[in-house]
Amino acid sequence: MDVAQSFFEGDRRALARALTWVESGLPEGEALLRAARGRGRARVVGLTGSPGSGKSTLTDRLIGAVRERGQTAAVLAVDPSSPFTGGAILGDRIRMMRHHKDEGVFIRSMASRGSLGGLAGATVAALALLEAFGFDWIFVETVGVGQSEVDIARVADTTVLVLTPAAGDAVQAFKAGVMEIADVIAVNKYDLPGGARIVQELRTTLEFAPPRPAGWKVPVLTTIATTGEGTAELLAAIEDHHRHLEEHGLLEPHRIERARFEVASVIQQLGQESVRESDELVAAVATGRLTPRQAAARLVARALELGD
Ligand SMILES: Nc1nc2c(ncn2[C@@H]2O[C@H](COP(=O)(O)OP(=O)(O)O)[C@@H](O)[C@H]2O)c(=O)[nH]1
Ligand SMILES: [Mg+2]
Repeated sequence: MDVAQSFFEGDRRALARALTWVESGLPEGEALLRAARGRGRARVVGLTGSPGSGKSTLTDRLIGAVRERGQTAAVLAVDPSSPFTGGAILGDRIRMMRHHKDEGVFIRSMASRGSLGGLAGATVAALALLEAFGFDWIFVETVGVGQSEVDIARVADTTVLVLTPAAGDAVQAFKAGVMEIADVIAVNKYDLPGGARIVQELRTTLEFAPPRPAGWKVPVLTTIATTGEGTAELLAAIEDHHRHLEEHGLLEPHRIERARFEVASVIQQLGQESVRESDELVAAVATGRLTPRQAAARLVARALELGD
């Protein structure tokens, strides 16, 4: 089949194929990606938070809510730990399985292998494809460890931080600097004890937080993803934030930032790959014949020649 043509005709198998191309860095993917750029008007929502905080269950609820209005949704579940773990991702797929047969929902898991940690450039490329395919909403779920939270904020229009009443959850988020990148905070598992206290603490802390772009006030909401309680309010808050971005001309800079992230990922990957394969030049640095900068310049130049 002509994948590109089928893709633009809305064939989901073509989308799946194209995503695989992009994920494995195949040249066919590059061409399609170029054609796909700038199409679509998806809202990109990042969900981040510790493993087990309920991101997948919450995403499932959000999908249900947008589907009720007849809007379509795609989910990218990113596992930054390893391409081989699969465990968490399998759980995610099962949790969202009730949407399995729904033509308006597309779920894809990706390992963020190859990147220096965090969200891989391939993920951002996948976003571009999903957007061009015409989904109204794209939810990106990342296991929130370290760099991935910060990365997600750079690519998502709205970043939702999912916390729980569990002791230490919010403290962890503070330490990791995640609090600063959250546009909306959901205290999930509000059926468990300690919820009201953590909400109070978060609201107090946010009062003293540095101001956000164009005066956005980060809302703290409560959800019980297992029953669906709070889903409508969470979706409303996400839409409020999107409207805020729109009104203040902040959406376009996000898209540019997304592209910047992609370019940076390519540079990183090129650098890592070529340095691994170049014993000679690296040895020249060890013996002082070349400076690291000289060796790096040669490596990158060579990699670029091969790449184009
Ligand atoms: N009690 C309770 N359990 C929840 C809630 N939301 C999710 N869970 C459970 O928490 C576990 C982890 O949820 P999951 O969505 O996989 O978390 P993720 O790792 O952040 O994606 C699952 O067993 C869910 O059923 C909630 O609001 N209350
Ligand atoms: Mg999950």
